[in-house]
Amino acid sequence: MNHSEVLREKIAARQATCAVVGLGYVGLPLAVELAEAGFKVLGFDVSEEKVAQLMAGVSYIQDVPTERMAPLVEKGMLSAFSDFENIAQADTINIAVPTPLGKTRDPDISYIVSAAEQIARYMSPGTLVILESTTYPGTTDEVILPLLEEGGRRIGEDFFLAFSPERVDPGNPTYNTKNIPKVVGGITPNCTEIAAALYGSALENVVPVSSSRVAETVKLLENTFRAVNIGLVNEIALICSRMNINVWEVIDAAATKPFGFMPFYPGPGLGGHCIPIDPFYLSWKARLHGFEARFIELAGEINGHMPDHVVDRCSEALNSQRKSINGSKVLVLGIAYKNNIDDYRESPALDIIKLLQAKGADVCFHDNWIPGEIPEIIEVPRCGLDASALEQVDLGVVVTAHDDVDYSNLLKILPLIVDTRNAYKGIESPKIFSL
Ligand code: SAJ
Repeated sequence: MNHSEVLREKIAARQATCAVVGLGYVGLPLAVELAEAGFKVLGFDVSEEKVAQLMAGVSYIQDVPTERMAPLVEKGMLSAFSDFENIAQADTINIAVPTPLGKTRDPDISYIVSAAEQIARYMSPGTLVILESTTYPGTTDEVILPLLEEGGRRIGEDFFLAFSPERVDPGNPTYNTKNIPKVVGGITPNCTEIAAALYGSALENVVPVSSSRVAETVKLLENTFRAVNIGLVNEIALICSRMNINVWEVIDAAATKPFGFMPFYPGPGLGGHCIPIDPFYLSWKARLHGFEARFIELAGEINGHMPDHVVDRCSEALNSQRKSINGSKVLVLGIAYKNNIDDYRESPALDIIKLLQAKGADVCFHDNWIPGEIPEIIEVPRCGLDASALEQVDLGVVVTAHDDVDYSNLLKILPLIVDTRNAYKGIESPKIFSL
């Protein structure tokens, strides 16, 4: 039997050993799904802390309960390593490492390359490698494939390679790794089929496509779609603000249209590690092909401008009481990049705080979802929400509207509020300045 047949049989019989490189919010849930499907799973992460926590049976990912993971570790179905030698035991390897933007906002695929180099060094013949990290079209076939072909390995015979976009939405109560349809595209049809067989053995719905480039582009379309539509609705909000029209009411009424419309909502800017970043992977690659992706760049400009607009609204609100930002005490409500999560990566709240400080404001913040110190704003104090703590506050700005805050009580206590999230939906007050 050739490697392809051997691997298909191992997958069908759940005899394959599956490796997952990168045990974050994408890799750990996938590792648990594969282990629960009956595969022996080896996790790999550069973080010794993550490896130690997993081996102790303690989950550090919100969407993976410890009580679900611990038994898998105890039974030896799931284990973790920080060195790569053991990857030689794997029949399949999923790569789920970060793909940030570099300092010059160019794609930084160094984590992917580093993982691929380690895999090329240790992987055994007949191994299936699947890249899941969001990246520009062409990464799998232009960058990963040559690395794995080193030493004369033949694609589709000595090893198999595919791309499958991660669609994990942390904290989503409805959709999870198991039930979100899984798009997958290989370098060769054989690669696609084997990768689809692996996912089909652990996940509910697999969507094979004709190539790794199609699969890479699917993800970028999904998230560029969001970024551009958020940019559009932010621009509509800026227009409505000048015309004194409540943009939230406009959107809610437009959303009654049962077809041909999908509501997006204006906000203080774009946070998270997907939406503000993924579109620039596509526009960067398009530029290499001589094409300027204007929608992506324009949406980036509009979304990137929203923190400045929020600070302008703070200035207008304070001016209405003959105050200025300079010298005022401003409370920033919500640091996380969206409601009811504990992640503040790329959060516009950080930009808003810096802009307020640059204009002379004395800033404090409140966010129970993010305990402890926040290095990026280490000098900014936390503020309680009781009357005594708020006594000196001149203005509160709702940047992320977590559910655990009593906004009506805040309205009684604070002299002014800038509401960037429609937290005061349907409530009229001269104290409230909307986005
Ligand atoms: N945002 C708006 N207006 C909106 C929607 C979002 O301003 O109408 C802002 C959010 O406040 C946040 C940023 O955009 O700062 C991103 O929000 P998001 O809802 O897109 O959430 P993310 O970043 O967690 O995006 C993830 C993505 N998942 C993956 O990439 C696997 C995205 O594809 C999902 O569609 C999204 O979750 C989701 O639907 O929740």
